[in-house]
Amino acid sequence: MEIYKFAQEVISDAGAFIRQRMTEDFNIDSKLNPNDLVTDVDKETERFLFEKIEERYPDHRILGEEGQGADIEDTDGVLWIIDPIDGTLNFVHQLENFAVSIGIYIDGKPYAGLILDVMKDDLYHAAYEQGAYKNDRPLHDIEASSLKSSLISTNANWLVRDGINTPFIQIVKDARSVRSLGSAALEFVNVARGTSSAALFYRLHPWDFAGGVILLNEVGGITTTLLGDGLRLLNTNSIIAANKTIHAEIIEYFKADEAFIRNHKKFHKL
Ligand code: 2AM
Ligand code: CA
Ligand code: CA
Ligand code: CA
Repeated sequence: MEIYKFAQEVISDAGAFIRQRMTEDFNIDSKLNPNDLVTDVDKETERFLFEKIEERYPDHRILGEEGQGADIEDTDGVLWIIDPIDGTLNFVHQLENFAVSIGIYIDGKPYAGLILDVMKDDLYHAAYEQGAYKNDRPLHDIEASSLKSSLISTNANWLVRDGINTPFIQIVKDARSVRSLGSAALEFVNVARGTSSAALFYRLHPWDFAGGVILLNEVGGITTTLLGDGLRLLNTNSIIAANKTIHAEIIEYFKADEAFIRNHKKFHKL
């Protein structure tokens, strides 16, 4: 439990660092795609977390979006998977609705998941088989729901992408309604809080889901690929994070679509 406690402290400190740093100027660059932005604050926050963790636990390994642990190829030992800012576009455009996300795995097994809503300073955290919390308050088990009576979340980009969008379009038609927040980690939080019944993504990286999977599991939710398969922790995956009832209903839309299955396999190099 010592690592879990330390993780709660270090993620809260990272939130304070970001809130302070945002009051000063920062540079914004684009990555490969002009809409894929990264700021100085993303990089500095990853550095901040790396230095604190490394100082306390020199033998732990750290994989981060902004370059830490890019050579990591196995899940041996204690592995921290970190997204210093999840929702960088929200950070740049809204100055809210972004998170720090941390998933800790020991020999590939879930140990703890932590997601900090930075501007609200709300910390969602869970240790494996110890329950999930919003700050000091326990989160309750989520309820079963059907697609037709549920709010779900997905990103509009997948709805306009030929070759894979047919099942997404039908799901949107059959759901009560659809929301899109723009931070994968906070979309996991919404499912864990029960304010959304399912979150669907065609591609997430390990740092986008590593914390959320553990949090959601502690309130009785489930996370798999859109075809219902287990996640590969060090790879990109398609993701559905949901209550178990709607999960079973939604994956059938994807499993029934041969073009989707073919393109999904190629895209994720399965
Ligand atoms: P980021 O802000 O850490 O980059 C937005 O819909 C969500 O998708 C965010 O969690 C965002 O994480 C992530 N994201 C951003 N660019 C992406 C990309 N090119 N592929 C997959 N996910 C991406
Ligand atoms: Ca990014
Ligand atoms: Ca992310
Ligand atoms: Ca990020």
